[in-house]
Amino acid sequence: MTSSTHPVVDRVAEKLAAGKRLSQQDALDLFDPAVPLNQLGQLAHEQRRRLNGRAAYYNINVHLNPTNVCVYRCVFCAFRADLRDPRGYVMDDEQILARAEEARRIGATEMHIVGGLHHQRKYEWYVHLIRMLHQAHPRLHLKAWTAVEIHWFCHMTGYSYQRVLEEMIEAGLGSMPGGGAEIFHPEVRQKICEHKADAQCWLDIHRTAHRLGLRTTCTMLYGHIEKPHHRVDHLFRLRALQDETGGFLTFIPLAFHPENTGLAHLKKPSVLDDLRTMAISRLVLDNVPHIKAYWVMLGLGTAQAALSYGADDFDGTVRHERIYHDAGADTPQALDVETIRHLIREAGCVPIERDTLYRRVERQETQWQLAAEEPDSARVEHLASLALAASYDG
Ligand code: V47
Repeated sequence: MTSSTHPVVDRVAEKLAAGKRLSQQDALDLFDPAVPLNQLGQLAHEQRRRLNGRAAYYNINVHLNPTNVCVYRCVFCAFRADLRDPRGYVMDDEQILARAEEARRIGATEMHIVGGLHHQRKYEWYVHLIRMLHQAHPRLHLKAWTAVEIHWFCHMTGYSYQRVLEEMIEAGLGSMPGGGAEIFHPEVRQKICEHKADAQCWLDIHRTAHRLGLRTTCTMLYGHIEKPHHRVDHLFRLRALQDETGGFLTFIPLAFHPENTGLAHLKKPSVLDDLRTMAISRLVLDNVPHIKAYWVMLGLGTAQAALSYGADDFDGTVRHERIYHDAGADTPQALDVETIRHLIREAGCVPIERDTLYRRVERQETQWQLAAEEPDSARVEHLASLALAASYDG
């Protein structure tokens, strides 16, 4: 850095060069808009290059939200519905298996499953879904249930976190997504999702999952009523747990989308805020291997730029995403692999297909070209055989 850099950037750069970690005060200072974004971005990019080189990871995945009926009324959520709401739905086994069959057809390696907490569905239904999907498609990685859902299952049954997680693992659970973290700080949490699992529960469930050998991701929902110090508090709680367990694979900053929510009067965070938050996350979470630019919520251009502000993961092809699209995300419903690879290359990075656990997926090139198209029956068989042949080098 030259002497024209901002003093906070100089200070943080010196710390990083000396192998020291950022303090909460450093992170808070970096949220000051007076700290030039390009200088902050350069620090984050250096950190990203050190950890992940020029790689930008993506996967072929599908989403499944088995129900949107939910007992909670989180003010930021446009997805949830009441039982008698015409928007409310519950998928049956046939529909769910059809979704998994579609995943197989397109060569997906992951199904990301989250949904509402339906008070008329028993815990056994949630275990059944995992078992049924795993038995039908044992090679499809099931990344399922946020800590908030696990907490609800424990509430319904009286079981411990460990017991529920062990039963889910036995049924076929492969890992857990990082949703439900929102903002940990009680000043904010009580206002945006008063009744659901608090910070301690969320962290304890991930701690238990890590102890049982599950890898998980973690998130932060930003750009609503929280202040920079709440974001900093959130990031440092995640860093502390990661110091303890090392079980988080990826951090995903989630930009708030206000449309159709109880906070519809708010503006969504600016691109500058998105990039600043991404960069600070990369610098603070020095122990989390990957930072995801979730294109669905950031938009394609911002997600591309984020690859130079600390992010090294683009998420996936994503089909059937509802949580963001119900809240007004204007991004496409899905991206084909060729488009993702092009976007990553255009951002100056090297596209690498990964599975959920970041093992590299090697395919014959034609496989993802075919996966981009709506397959006819002959292609379906061809794709299925290629998917079986897909090998991991990790
Ligand atoms: O917990 C809900 C957020 C999360 C809105 O683990 C909203 O790889 C913005 O966690 N505007 C669920 N955000 C999604 C999630 C996720 C997404 C992608 C990848 C991974 C991963 C996890 O979505 C919720 C909440 O924080 N959310 N409503 C909204 N209106």
